[in-house]
Amino acid sequence: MTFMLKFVTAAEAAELVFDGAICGMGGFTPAGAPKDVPTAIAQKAEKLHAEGKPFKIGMYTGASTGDSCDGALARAHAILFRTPYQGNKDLRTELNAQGAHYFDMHLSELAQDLRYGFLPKPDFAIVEACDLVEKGDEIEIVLTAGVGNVPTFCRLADKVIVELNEAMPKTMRGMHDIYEPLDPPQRREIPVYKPSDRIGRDCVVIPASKLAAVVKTNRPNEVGKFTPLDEVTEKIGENVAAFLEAEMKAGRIPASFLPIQSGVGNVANAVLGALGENKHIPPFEMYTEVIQDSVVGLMDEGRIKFASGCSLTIGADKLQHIMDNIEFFRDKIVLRPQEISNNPELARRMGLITINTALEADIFGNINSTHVCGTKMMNGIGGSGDFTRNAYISIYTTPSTAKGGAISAFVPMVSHLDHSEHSVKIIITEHGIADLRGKSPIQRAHEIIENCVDPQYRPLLREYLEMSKTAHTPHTLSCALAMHEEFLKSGDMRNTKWENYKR
Ligand code: 0RQ
Repeated sequence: MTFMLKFVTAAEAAELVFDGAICGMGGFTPAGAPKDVPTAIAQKAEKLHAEGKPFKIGMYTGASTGDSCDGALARAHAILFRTPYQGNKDLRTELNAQGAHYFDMHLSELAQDLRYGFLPKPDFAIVEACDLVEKGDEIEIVLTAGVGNVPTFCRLADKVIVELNEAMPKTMRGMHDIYEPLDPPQRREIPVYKPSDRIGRDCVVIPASKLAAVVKTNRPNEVGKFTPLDEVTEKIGENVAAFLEAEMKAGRIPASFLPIQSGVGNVANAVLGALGENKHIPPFEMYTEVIQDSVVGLMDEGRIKFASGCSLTIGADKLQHIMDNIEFFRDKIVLRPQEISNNPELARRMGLITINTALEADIFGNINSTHVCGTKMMNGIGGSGDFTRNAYISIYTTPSTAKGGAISAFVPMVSHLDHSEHSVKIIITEHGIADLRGKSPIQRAHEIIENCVDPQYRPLLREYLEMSKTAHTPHTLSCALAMHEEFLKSGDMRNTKWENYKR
């Protein structure tokens, strides 16, 4: 490198960030998210707040980040607004207390909404890199385990701050496929026809003049561990695998299979494990957003042939395993911007089998993925909407109950709507499979109650259906949210008595 990299400490980099600045944070999930600079910004905020001075930043990200970013900034009450997805306990508390404005967005849309001018452009892009290479008056930024919205953040931001993370090997170069589509009316088709197609560059390129600071770090990804499978998640996984096997045998999924998109979390982990174990399902490809731990193991076993994603959200041991065997993995993994990994055009074209998790569903097939009892934000819609609406077949999974049975995941009417009955094809719990295709609302309700609802809630929901016989979607409006009301009142939906709510 011949240019003078502006090496500074994280605190010095944070000094550049002013009150009201809008920052585009790199990465996707904790994978590739900046760590030391956001923590230093949070410390700066705390110091200024102690002096009675205001300091908050607007924050765009890829998805969730690590605790040193979202957690630290939320605890410092330093967030003005935040989008498009989060998953941090302290940030959840902050935004549910109206301490920060959060707008929950489809993950594929943020980059284009910024380019369209729907949202203010970032002042700073703060991104993690494993290498920086000078090429004339440009700098190549080689990203790490998550791409997120980095290409667009870097292009639109006035200044770029890089965390050069020495814990991330430079040999990651080659894993990324960086591509930004043109905007309408110039946009053409995105030329990805199968998960392994590459259409872009292996790095993000910025003018050298934009590079405001480089902070050396040495930090692994802040990726949490999964809780071990339990009986419920294991059974959900088996049911998904059995459903897909049956679809294949019925000729509704080609024998060569179709690419899988799978959400994140414990249920998703169990589903992938079960798909891997079911030898009637041929080795398959993934076109997904998050490549999680179980994918790496299934690649080793030859069960997953290829994975295209936006991030490698895996522990340090798994990343090391990939790096130690890079010749094996190089042609099996590609990391893309979320605008491409979650692109509706591509989901529809490639025929993705999409598997996401519901917080609650209603007996007519509507899904709430985000709001506890309709009011408290859990995480966000994430990529689930990008995929569900455009899937070859969209599947929702959920344990049939939560909180030891006090909450039924199935209610008469969802308390918040993320995915409508028009987009949801299949719902699967530990009890079974509801196939909603080609069914009217009342037929869907019977299918869901008899196959997916926990047996202790079935009589209650059958009674609900009995109360109204006169409509296409038979609701009794005064009772539609009674199970939620009952939970808020007595702490247990099982106490619901319709006569207490019916007017
Ligand atoms: O809380 O741990 O305090 O008991 O919700 O539930 O069963 O552990 O499930 O970790 O897979 O998360 C929908 C939140 C599920 C997640 C959601 C309580 C339950 C527990 C978590 P406790 P589980 P998971 C990928 C694509 C967003 C959309 C999406 C999610 C906690 O999957 O955020 O798929 N999805 N995005 O007890 C009240 C209910 C409840 C409930 C469960 N009905 N009411 N609490 N819980 N059901 C993400 C990206 O795009 C990056």
